[in-house]
Amino acid sequence: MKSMPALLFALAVGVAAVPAAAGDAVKGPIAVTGAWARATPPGAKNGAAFLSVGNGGGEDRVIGARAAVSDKVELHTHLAGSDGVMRMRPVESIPLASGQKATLEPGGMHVMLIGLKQPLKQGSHFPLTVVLDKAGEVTVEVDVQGPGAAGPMMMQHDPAQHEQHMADPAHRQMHEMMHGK
Ligand SMILES: [Cu+2]
Repeated sequence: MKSMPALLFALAVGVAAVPAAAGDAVKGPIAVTGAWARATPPGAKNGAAFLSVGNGGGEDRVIGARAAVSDKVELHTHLAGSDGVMRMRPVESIPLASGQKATLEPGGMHVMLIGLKQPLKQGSHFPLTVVLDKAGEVTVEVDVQGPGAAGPMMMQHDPAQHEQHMADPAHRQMHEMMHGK
């Protein structure tokens, strides 16, 4: 093994380990901001996390996410089916053009936490790693807000969209169908 790559690797790890404000993290051109999740009731199998990913560099894409709080973590979006009903669908990646910001929010894209090991408690936080194709991994602390929270940018949310997301039985049913849990 050559010494220089090892040194560079050590430096990179050191930079990545610098603590950031809760909910925000920056790595190179990528800024993950406003990470939050809704508290889940006892026994809930799934949860969702929301955040924004800003890209100040060249074209990239979010290719996945990881968290220790659940068995599986998937990228999801909401799409209208042929019956006009919005349903969650897994997506393989979220494209991020140069200078673009992707916003994951209730009623739209989200990080799905499938098979929660314990309820997400309001006021707690947990680490979530966002994986990018080119920029690599960015780990952010996710703030757990109240069960009816609309997120840090509440004023920008369409109340109808919020209502729809709160129709939880459908949300849950979809997952039980998709994942057999
Ligand atoms: Cu979902």
